Amino acid sequence: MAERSNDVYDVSNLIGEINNLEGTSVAPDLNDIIELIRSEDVKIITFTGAGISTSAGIPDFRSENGLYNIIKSKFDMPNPELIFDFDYFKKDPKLFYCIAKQFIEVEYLPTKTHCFLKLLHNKKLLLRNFTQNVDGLDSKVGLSNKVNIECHGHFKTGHCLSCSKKYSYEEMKAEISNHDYITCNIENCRGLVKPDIVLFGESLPKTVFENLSKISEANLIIIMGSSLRVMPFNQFINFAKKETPYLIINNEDPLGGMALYSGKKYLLQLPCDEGIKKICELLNWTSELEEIYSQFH
Ligand code: CNA
Repeated sequence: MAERSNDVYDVSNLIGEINNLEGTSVAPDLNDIIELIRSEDVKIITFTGAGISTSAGIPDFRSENGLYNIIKSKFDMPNPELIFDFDYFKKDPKLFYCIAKQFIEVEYLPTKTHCFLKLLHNKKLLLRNFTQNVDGLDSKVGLSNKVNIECHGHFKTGHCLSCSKKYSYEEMKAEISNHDYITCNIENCRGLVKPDIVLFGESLPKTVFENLSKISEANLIIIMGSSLRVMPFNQFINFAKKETPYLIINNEDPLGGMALYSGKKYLLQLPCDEGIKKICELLNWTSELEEIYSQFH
């Protein structure tokens, strides 16, 4: 079940039995990571969040220009996360659909960071990408369903909450252009239709749990564009072996200087696309990255 965590970030949820966090260094020197990516047996797991899609024009949740602040001011709502709560959605779906409309109607394009994921995938270095994003850009860039685990679902399909009738993306797009929210078109049903994204209070898709064991096979974890505030996603990283190094690419340190576990922490505190450009330069992958990017832009 996806849960809101409190605004105060409680890192103890993530660290299990690890208690000596103070000494874990944040190393600005990326050479170790570059060497590891170059090595023959590298196996990478990525964890991604809304920050990898902001450069595509999609606001995240918690940044200054993010959805939470937009909702607070637009709808005068002190608890903007309510809009993404399943019980609230069932009572009043209009506000959710005001926000969801843009995910259904606007054709967003993959960013350099999505292209980097595709590059890792092409090179068979990516074991799995666990994403919190619902924008579908990781699959649009070409990650296979096997590799790309959409932990919070997607807008590609929807279902009626009453009779379970499935709706395609095209059907939802047509409906939402004329209505405040989508209802089932079966005469005797008229139930509420919800895109197949996971709202707060709903279970995560089965495929997430089927793939968690892969995380312990990784010898490099890369976390990009997430505040790591949403449970249980933020706890999945705990499935990594405790010696596995992890690289965080984010415009702030989501851990506030703390560590996730005893593996070495590398923080590249930059916009994701900038961090990716830097890594690709060091790996001599720039032209391959640009080639993928040019397929979309
Ligand atoms: P969040 O809590 O909003 O955190 C985003 C993080 O990324 C923050 O630490 C930001 O500082 C950082 N950030 C923002 N832009 C950039 C950038 N260009 N470069 C580097 N860092 C950046 O979002 P999370 O993903 O952590 O939270 C999970 C929620 C957000 C999930 O339930 C998602 O479904 C939900 N969400 C998804 C989308 C999407 O699909 N694109 C958009 C908005 C919200």
